[in-house]
Amino acid sequence: MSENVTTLTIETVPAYLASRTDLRDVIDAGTVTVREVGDGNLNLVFIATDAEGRGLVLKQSLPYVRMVGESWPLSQDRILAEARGYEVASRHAPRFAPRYHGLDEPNHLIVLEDLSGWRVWRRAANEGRVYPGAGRDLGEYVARIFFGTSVFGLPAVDLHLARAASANPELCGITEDLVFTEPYHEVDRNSWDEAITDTVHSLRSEEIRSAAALLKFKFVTAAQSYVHGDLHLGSVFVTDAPGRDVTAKAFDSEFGFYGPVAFDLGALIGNLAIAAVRGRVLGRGTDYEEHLLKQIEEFWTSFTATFDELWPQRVDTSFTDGLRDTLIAEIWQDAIGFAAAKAIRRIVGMAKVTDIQTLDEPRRVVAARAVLEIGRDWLLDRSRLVTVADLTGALREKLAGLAVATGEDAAVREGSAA
Ligand code: SR1
Ligand code: MG
Repeated sequence: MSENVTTLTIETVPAYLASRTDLRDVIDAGTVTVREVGDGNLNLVFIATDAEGRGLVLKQSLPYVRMVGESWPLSQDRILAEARGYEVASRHAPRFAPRYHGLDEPNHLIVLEDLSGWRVWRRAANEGRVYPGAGRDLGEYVARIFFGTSVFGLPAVDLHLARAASANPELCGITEDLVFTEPYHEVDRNSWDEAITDTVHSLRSEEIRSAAALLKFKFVTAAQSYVHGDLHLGSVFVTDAPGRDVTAKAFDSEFGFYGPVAFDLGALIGNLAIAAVRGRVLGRGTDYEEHLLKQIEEFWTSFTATFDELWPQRVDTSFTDGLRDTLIAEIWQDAIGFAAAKAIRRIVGMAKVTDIQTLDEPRRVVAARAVLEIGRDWLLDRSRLVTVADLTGALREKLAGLAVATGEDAAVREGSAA
């Protein structure tokens, strides 16, 4: 960081907050205690709590990728992309994101509502917890932002300007490499359990590389609306508190840009599929799996229902109802493809997920292979999955066919298959 930038530490956060007179009414800087909670791949994250229990989150971008270190430099301007994400959410879907307290651009820092009482969905799902309503909320979140930031909610001239102002090439480049390219090629950053090498290599066929390449083309070129860009279970807070207004809120929008809405839809679907596979190999039972499948279904149906509700307000009525139907069908097909790519990358590529990584080796092998097979099927045969029930039906069937591996059973099966 340059000399003028305050790199926050637990010790310096109170003084920083004291200097932010604009936050005087939301927190008492004189009494705060501070924790560093950043466990993501990229940034520093602090939670400051005052004597009255009022909290704020401070998130600061580092000049490199945190999970790798200084050998992978990364522009701190990514905080601008994240700030844009919260601005967009505040405008179009405020119930489904933490309250945003603004950007400190010179210090590459944003301040947000503290949702400490909430859980990161991935961590909670890893424990087998269920959050009815989470899929429904996120479907509404994606639809409202899609409509509001697309040519349906904005005059075309404003859309062109918003796109130009929201370019996020460095972070998009990470996605292009890690999601669409590297899992399908021999690359040093890839890794997997040796027992699934045959399945990993099966993803290098011309057919699959072409399917992934088409998705990459769409990701790079289809600037339809503002998209979150990294809407996996680790980017969602959930709560089951009684009397809550909503169950899920999306955060961590630094990968945000103007892209295909199906990318956000696919990200969540692919990650829910991974969570369901984890549930199966841990023997959590069909009720738990059905909960996750229901989140996929409600995510999609809430997305389309919200979009339909907003449709009469479109600013350009030359977009006909027929166009709406064609578009939704195309978005669905693309969402399945993106779901596949997002699931596969978490098994083969850099930046894996704890759903799979925290399993013991026998279960990990069974689960990782299953996720790759699900991804492969979705990539190649998605035209057969016309409705969301087709997709959850296929997933249910795949889960049912998966043995619930006990350590020893799985070891034997892997041995005999080799
Ligand atoms: C180097 S960043 C690795 C991954 O972390 C984020 O969550 C994104 O998914 C990115 O691909
Ligand atoms: Mg993140």
